[in-house]
Amino acid sequence: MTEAKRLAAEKAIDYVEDGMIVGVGTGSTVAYFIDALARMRDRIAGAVSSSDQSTQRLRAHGIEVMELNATGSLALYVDGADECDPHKRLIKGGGAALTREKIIAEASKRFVCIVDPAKRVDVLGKFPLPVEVIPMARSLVAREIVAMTGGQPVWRDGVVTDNGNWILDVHGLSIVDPLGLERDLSQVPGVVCVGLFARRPADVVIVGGEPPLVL
Ligand code: ABF
Repeated sequence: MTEAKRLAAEKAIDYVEDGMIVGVGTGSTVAYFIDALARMRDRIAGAVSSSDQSTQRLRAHGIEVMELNATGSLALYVDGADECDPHKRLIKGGGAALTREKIIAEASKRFVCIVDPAKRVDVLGKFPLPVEVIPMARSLVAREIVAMTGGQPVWRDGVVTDNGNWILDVHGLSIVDPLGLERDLSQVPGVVCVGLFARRPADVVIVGGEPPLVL
């Protein structure tokens, strides 16, 4: 699947315009995008990064990384996903960067999501749904998730997010109402971010292949 990821990432370069500050996601597909962006680094103004991991890769290529508070709204955000449904709604957070990813997606006019074919699903939920939580609320949130969804929340033990929080991965879900679940889980005290992008889905989905499929 790495070839498909690279093809999707390189197709996303078509959406980068001269002088842009580009919002950049996290993950192995985005790593290919960063490498492709580096080949045109003199034509862009810089990037806003969703993770320390992506920041390191951008800086290694000599691309200036800027703060969202300084840049304001962005024209373009490019990021991967763990699952994508036919309505361009996503599950994200396998890379533990979901909170900053969702923040930058919210600030961006156009969100281009780059995936390999294996990420396409009819119904979201086979990939365990990541939920970022305040550490002291881990058990409370887990209990409320069970009560609300019937899913099985599993602590991603050993992982601390860039924001100093923990992750619960919720197994056993078949998410027929992603917008409702995103809304309901987001209101639970202690939840920082839910890895569902339904309130703000992708605008464009590029599925890697020869040629790439643009949805
Ligand atoms: C990131 O992209 C995460 O939300 C998601 O987990 C990841 C997908 O990983 P990969 O591109 O490595 O398959 O945005």
